[in-house]
Amino acid sequence: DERAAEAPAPAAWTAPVLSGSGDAVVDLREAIRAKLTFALGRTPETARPRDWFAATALALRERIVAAALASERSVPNKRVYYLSLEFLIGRLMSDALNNLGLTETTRSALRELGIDLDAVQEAEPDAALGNGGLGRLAACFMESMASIGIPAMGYGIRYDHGLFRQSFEDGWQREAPETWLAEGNPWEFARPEATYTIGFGGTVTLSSPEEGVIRRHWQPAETVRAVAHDVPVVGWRGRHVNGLRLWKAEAGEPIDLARFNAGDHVGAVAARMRAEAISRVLYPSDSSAEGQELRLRQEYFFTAASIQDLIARHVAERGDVRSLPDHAAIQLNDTHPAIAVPELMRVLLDEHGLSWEDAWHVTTHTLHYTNHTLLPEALETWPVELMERLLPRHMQIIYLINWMHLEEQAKHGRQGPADAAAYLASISLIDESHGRRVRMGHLAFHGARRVNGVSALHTDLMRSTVFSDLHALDPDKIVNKTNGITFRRWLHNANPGLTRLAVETVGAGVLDDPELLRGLEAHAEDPAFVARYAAVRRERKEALAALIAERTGIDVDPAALFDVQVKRIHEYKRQLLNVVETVALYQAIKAEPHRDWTPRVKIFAGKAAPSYVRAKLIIKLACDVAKAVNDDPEVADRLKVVFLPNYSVSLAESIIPAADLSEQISTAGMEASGTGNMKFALNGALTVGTLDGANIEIRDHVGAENIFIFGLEADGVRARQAEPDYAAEAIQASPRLAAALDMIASGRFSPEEPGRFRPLSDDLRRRDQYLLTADFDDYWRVQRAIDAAWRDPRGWWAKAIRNTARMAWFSSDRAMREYAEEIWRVRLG
Ligand code: B1H
Repeated sequence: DERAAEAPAPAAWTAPVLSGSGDAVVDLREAIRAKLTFALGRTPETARPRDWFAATALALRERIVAAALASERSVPNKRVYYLSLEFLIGRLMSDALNNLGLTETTRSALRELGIDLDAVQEAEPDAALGNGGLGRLAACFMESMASIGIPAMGYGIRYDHGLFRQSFEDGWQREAPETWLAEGNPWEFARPEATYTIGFGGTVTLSSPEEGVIRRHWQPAETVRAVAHDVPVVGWRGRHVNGLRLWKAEAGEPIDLARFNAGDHVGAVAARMRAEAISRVLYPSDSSAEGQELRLRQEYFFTAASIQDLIARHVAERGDVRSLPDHAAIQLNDTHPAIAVPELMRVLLDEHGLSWEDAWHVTTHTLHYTNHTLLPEALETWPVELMERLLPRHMQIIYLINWMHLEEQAKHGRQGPADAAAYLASISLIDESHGRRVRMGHLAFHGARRVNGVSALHTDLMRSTVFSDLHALDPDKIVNKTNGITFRRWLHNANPGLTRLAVETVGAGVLDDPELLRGLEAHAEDPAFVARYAAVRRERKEALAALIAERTGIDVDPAALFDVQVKRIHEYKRQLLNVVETVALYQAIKAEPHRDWTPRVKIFAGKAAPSYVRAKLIIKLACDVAKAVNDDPEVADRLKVVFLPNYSVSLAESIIPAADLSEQISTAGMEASGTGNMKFALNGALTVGTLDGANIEIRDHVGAENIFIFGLEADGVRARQAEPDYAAEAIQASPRLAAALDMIASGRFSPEEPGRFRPLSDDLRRRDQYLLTADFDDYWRVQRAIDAAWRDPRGWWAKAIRNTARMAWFSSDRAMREYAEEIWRVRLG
């Protein structure tokens, strides 16, 4: 290969930006030493890995600031503001090092201090400011925007406690508070000068008319201060740096002196506690709406602070708030910031004096909304009564927006022919059928210029189901933007061995242009290349086996097929299908112990929302099955089951490059996109999956012969759900499934509490909302086809290599370019 000859044989495959020379190593070494001594007050002798991490981060931060100030020198024509209640950014050091091209310089600098860079990186706590896919997507998008030069700022909350830490106590999930900020965050800059006052409650009064105009005045009963904390996001090769601005809640007054002096010492600090509670903790539910008052306070707090901040910047730069849509594009990450619609209207009307028409024009040309789920339990609605109490002015504005919206449909005679009242009820921003609630999805939809889904199937379902009537009013509004992942983290940083192999095979240009991965296809059956590709996987599997032994005490054989399902635990994601298949396989091995079964290790990880009882029971079942299977000498090494605790971004970085098989088995129509599916396929795991979310597009890209598809499709799911007793019939038709369910129900895995798993087996027999029973036999069939495929290593590796070679389109750089062109209309820097 010609390009292979040109490619460097790099120890560090990132391009040197600010590094390379011995001087750079000395400079950085001395900078780290100075930070350790003067910023942290530690000596090299007493410093713990955590201190070396902080010292290194502080030294790197200075270099990032230098790049940031360079990016900030000119005012961009248009900025993107990404509002998200979650940013699951994980560890930041490897992103920063690799994007700045400083990995090897830093490794050398630390080595000269007697310190190992890997140990320093391990000491960084994950910033777990998100639950799952939605939050991780926001993190990938931030990295890609900085890398491709979209001027952008992310806005979110600086939670003191991110997603809880998970441990297992006898197989039951236990939650402990997460404390990533306990020793400070060396990446962030506190910006007390960027502080805004946020109001809650109170009353709305009318001013006396001025020049014939009556103004509304909101007098909040309570105020909270939002204090900015900025985390720099450095892009590839350090060319651009964007900011992630996270708001911390502080009391308007630290202490109520009047009450204090009157002797009410506790009451005097109560307001402060109430204010600070807003940024205390991330709500731990994924794909379901919490509906609690504190959650609405979080949503309004960060949205209002962000809007004040971006308007202040706009007015400072451009003078007139009316030109906001020309210079700012606001993206609402799901409905969590949907209160931005009435908030932006309120600021424009009440504070800037715009007419309703002008304010509505600015609002609907600045806001854009991404929907991430159609599951009914995840669609946010807020009781009108709560809104009125907490945000009285916003509720007025929502009523007015809704009134005009419904009037317009009436005026244009666009009511559905059959039942006009039912039609208006379906497009109304207020749901009157469940005790008057504001539909945040409808509000965001109506206030946005563009609304997008996150995969082709999901976007089609948006058009045909939840938003069908609103879609008909404006058929160009909904667009698809299939999700993506940043290859810098999920290939280059997580899998340096595979990256090095790609660079040596197709050239270093692949680091800038993932389309060059295509060049690997030519080597899919080349024995020398296959051997190297397989060796990279083997090395990652050995590392994961060591980690599994360390964290669970279970020994697994790195030669076995590593079959991985890692993600939040949710019934629609169907971890239970995987566990039931595990039980059936266990029974099959026991029935024919002398057959040469394909050795498998089933690896699970993922957190359940603390209040999600059913999901926690599924974890317990997986752990109990694991115990029975792993302890059974008859099974030996042919089947092992592992549940790794405390799934996180950094654990994902260890697991994904070591996977042979990626489980993406949600009920068709329910997983909006999935993004883990992309990370696995890029790293060369083969997917076993349903035609759901982005799995469909992954199949289209990697080729149907390189992915294992099974199960009902979305329309088949709907048809089946309409049949009465579908579950009972499916179980009756499948002796294998019936036997596995009987074994679970019998108490075989829970002898100390035989009825423990009856709720699971009973539900499958009676209701089975997620069609596990309907898909079971086909899942079993495809798993045995996978066993057979694994026994043909040449065929398997060719498929794996073709997966890696054909995944370039799933880069979040591609996704961000599409948003930039088709939604934000912003130029790349
Ligand atoms: C996704 C959520 C979500 N969809 C509510 N919806 C939440 C909903 O705290 N809440 O109330 C939190 C999260 N998360 C995920 O988004 C989808 O399930 C995935 O399929 C998708 O890949 C991901 C990113 O688009």
